[in-house]
Amino acid sequence: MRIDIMTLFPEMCEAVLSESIIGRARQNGFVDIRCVNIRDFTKDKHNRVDDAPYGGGTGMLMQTQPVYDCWEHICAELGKKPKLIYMSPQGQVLTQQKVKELSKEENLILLCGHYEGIDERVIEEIVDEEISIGDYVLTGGELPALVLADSISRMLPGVLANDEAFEQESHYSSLLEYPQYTRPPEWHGKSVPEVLLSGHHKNIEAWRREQSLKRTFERRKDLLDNAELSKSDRKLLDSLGKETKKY
Ligand code: 4FV
Repeated sequence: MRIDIMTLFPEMCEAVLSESIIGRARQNGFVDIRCVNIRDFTKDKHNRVDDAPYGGGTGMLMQTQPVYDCWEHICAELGKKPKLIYMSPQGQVLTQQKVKELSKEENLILLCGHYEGIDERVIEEIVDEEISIGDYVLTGGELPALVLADSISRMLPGVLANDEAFEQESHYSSLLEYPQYTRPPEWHGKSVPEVLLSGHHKNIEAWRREQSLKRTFERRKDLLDNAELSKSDRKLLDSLGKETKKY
């Protein structure tokens, strides 16, 4: 998969995408992420890319030409027009389901706004989808684009240590993760749950499922609505007082 991030701050994005799991995945060719500087495409003699909003109002707006020409450049290089996603608070809030869906694309372009945003006319012309990472306002679309690039990249074969992590993850899809422990076995008088030291995989599996269901019930009941629940899952949730009949 290739992801092109259109941004005014490519260094900022590179700094994050060159570290750890994603950094290694790029080096090993499991994912190809490019950060393209929109300012490189401005025809403004003062190298400007933004201007004051018509109708007044605070802040500046990114202009059509640099954004459009940057997009055209990437499409010309690829010989096609990949799906372009504009990161904005007006978009649908990102979910793991959407991440899974987008991870099947061969190419994606992520457009980062900055300042007050981007002139609506170029959004109408080149944007296929708007995605938000949450109902709060940031100074730029870079962090949202990095969130999306990270969440998609870790779904790609070879990026995570063992792809098995996925199956596991999908089995737990839409449930909150179970608590985890590592050495030392005792810390501040706190021990590790016995079952995890038992080596009895079936019991460990059952305990982890129970913990995920309990946690999801306590913290995010809304997630249970689209969770795949087995009969024993329902029995446990019923015992927790969550009538599951309607599921
Ligand atoms: C945002 C979000 C976000 C709005 C104006 C960038 C900022 C500024 N993007 N999820 N929340 N964007 O706050 O995606 O240009």
